[in-house]
Amino acid sequence: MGMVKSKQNGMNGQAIDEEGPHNGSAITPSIEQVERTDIYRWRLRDERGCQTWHYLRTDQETEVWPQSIADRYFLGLPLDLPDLPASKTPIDSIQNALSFFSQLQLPPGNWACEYGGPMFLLPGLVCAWYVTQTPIPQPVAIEMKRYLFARQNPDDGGWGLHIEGESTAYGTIMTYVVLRLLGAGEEDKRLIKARGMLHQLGGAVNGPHWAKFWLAVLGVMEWDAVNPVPPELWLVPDWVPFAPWRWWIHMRQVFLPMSYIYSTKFVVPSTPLTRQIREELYTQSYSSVNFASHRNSISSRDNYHPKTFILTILNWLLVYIWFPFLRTESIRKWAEGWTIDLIQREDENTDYANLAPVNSAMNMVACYIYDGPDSYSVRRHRERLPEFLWMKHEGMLVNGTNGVQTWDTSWLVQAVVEAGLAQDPKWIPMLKRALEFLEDQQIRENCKEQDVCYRQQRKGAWAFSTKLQGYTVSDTTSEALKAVLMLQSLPEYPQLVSGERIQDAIDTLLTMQNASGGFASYEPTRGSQYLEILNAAEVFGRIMVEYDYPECSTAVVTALRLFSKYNPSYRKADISKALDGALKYIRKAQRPDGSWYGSWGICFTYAGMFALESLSSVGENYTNNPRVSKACEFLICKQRDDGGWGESYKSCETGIYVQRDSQVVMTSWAIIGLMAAEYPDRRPIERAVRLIMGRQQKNGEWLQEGIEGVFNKSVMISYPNYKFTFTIKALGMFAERYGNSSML
Ligand code: LAN
Repeated sequence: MGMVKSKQNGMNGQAIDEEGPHNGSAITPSIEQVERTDIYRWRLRDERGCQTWHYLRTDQETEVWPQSIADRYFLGLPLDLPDLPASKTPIDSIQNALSFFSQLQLPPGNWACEYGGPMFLLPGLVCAWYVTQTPIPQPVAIEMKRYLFARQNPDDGGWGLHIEGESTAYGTIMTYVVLRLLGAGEEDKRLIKARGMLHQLGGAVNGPHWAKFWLAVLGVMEWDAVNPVPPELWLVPDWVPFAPWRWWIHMRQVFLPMSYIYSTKFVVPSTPLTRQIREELYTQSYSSVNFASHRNSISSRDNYHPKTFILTILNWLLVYIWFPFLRTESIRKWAEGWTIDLIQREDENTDYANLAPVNSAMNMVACYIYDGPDSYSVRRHRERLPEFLWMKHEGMLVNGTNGVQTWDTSWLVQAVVEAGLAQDPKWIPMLKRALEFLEDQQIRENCKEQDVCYRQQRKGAWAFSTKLQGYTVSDTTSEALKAVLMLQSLPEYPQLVSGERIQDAIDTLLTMQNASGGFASYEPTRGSQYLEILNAAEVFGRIMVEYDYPECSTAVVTALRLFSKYNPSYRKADISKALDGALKYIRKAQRPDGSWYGSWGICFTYAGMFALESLSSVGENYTNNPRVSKACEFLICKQRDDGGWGESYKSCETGIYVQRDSQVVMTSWAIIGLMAAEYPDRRPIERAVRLIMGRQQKNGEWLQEGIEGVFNKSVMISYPNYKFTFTIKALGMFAERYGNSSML
């Protein structure tokens, strides 16, 4: 099955790049004899936010399409930018940062970056390509292997759930298998080591549910070992408390194609390669494994959320009673039919871009099974999947979404406005382009038959990445709206987004509030948190339903307040009620020690910043409010000796603040919160500002430090642009509050 195209392009695989430090992250194990492409031939194309990486084959092509500064930066190549005048004041530092960061703005006006971290995304894509006989271009295969080897744990040979995590069965099994599919040999020393680790973890039978699912599809595990994913759940009436439409959107959109594929028990035809892999994944020969006895086996390293007793019983009933005795052929057909209908709606609503890479890869396989290998749907998925790929100095990875376009662009705009530089002629063209991008990306229509496919109202909203993906997120809509309002209120900027379109955004935001007053991510919460009982994925926490988040709630609070400033009459009573509710929730979510737990950034510094901004927006500050002073004291007591803040991802897993070395991003979050709260002693804030400024490079950039983001409590994800957006915002707020005096 000619998976990896044979060498036909004259690519020499020689190492000629000098790996720059900009994108380097905390752990970069040294690697020997790595096959690589010519890094100078890679280019990023961005068409209205649709980002794809291209490998140019000929010298002529490279001349016609030269590498941009942004390309070179993303690839970790030297930029040869001149040293800027040394900054003394916070505004000097921001000017330098903008001189640098403005050069990374892409033609449509947005910013981009690597959005990696989770290690289970890339395997999904490769499995889908393998199953659907999609040829993987050789440069992609080479660079994916390079990335995966670069991320191999040098001590034990395994891979984790995310790039900074310890090796797990999930990470190790899936990475091992895809390395083999990508052409890495069984006798490769690195794979021998990985196999050792895999066997130490008990072999593939100890993988979590999502690993077993893919292994079964690939035919290197039997379906008997996979816990049930019954599509008939989609048939239960909507009023049933556990009906899937009530689940968190990522869970139900993954469950959807998974349940279809599970029901068909599809297995890709075996090949010599898959037959060989079968013999590599287990601690005994494949034929001697009793797969049915391993449905519930799982390595302790992966068992972050152990299956509940109730779920185990339900699985037993499904396996031993429902499927063999009760499920009729007509029920199966009905369930599969409705499931495929919903899959097609998701594909159509997003033109096959899909919610995120996990469901996208699975939808492609479902289309392959249902529509056949040469169908339009499979071809369109084949065209779209590469939008998740990202190329960096370590090789090629898969991003968490099809980009960070709207999110990061909105933050940059706000940071510059807060620094008082939006009217500086130097930055007007950059911000105008950002505004044009945001205008272009606003979602203008609801989904077709949104109720049938359980979609949230979205007219007027913004999606985290692009309008094409098209899922409103409460905070992305809010941050983008704020960015638009801030710029459009200045005479230098055109009114690109009309008043009516802004009201559409407000209308949609107001549909997203929970009864608690808080805001969740994509939708209001639709089901009870008892649904966590049905969390079958083992490796993640808090995934089954939406929850209220201080981050999302704050974004909405600040957006609604800003909107009311410009338009005090529109839906005045609704807005004021929404604000009261959101603030009530934020106050209630504070922990007894004064902190807030962050769900999307690491962790207490992130949520603390948001919560304090919310409270400050209604005038609650350190001196007039004990809640705020307690929150400040919490942050202050976590400040490190060097003046910075540094929080380990362990905070997210354990719910307890865990220190690590100071990070510019977390330092910025902490002082933004303190400044919003009007913390009375400026000395700790000054020390933090010095740390941030002191770490700025001569060309204006900050170097990548530890990982910044998180989801589902256990998975970390990189937000590399935060080292620009939040530093600029923090320094800008400082200059605005305390004056732009010399700090260094
Ligand atoms: C994201 C990225 C952005 C993030 C914020 C806007 C920062 C947040 O405030 C709300 C939630 C949201 C939109 C979010 C949700 C979950 C995502 C999409 C991700 C963390 C990026 C990747 C992740 C997704 C679930 C990855 C696929 C994994 C599965 C377990 C399905």
